Amino acid sequence: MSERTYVMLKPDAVRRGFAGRILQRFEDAGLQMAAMQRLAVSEAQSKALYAEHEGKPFYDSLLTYIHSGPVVATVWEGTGAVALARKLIGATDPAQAAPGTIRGDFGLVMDENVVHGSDSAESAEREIPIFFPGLD
Ligand code: IDP
Ligand code: MG
Repeated sequence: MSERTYVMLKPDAVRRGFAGRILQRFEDAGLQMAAMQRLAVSEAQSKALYAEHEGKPFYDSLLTYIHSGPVVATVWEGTGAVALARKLIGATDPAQAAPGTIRGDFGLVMDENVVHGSDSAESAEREIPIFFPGLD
């Protein structure tokens, strides 16, 4: 069944000039781009996106990282989009992520892991309106 997922190119991806190559991977995999915007993430947006991590040791540095520069917020659509995007993205820690995955190829350390992808269809439905409130 066709579904949508929220993918965000984090500040390091934009800063280091990988945005185009990363977007290409989602297109190459057959996903359709449903929305895209370059933006500075607001405090309200980062707190909403990462609500489940509040109180964890890395929470404050995660928010500082996400606010360290512009991101590229995207929505991708297709059959099994959530799982496919997570597969393309790879393991959370770039040091553990397989070669060929986005984090494996472009990432170095957990603190700056290049990209976010929704972890379930339910998460995607929650995350997409945080960044694209008007999206049909
Ligand atoms: P995910 O992005 O692969 O879904 P989550 O466990 O949901 O991973 O964590 C959200 C984000 O928080 C990660 O992408 C990463 O940026 C950051 N993060 C998670 N665990 C750590 C950690 O142990 N140290 C530093 N940052 C972390
Ligand atoms: Mg997650």
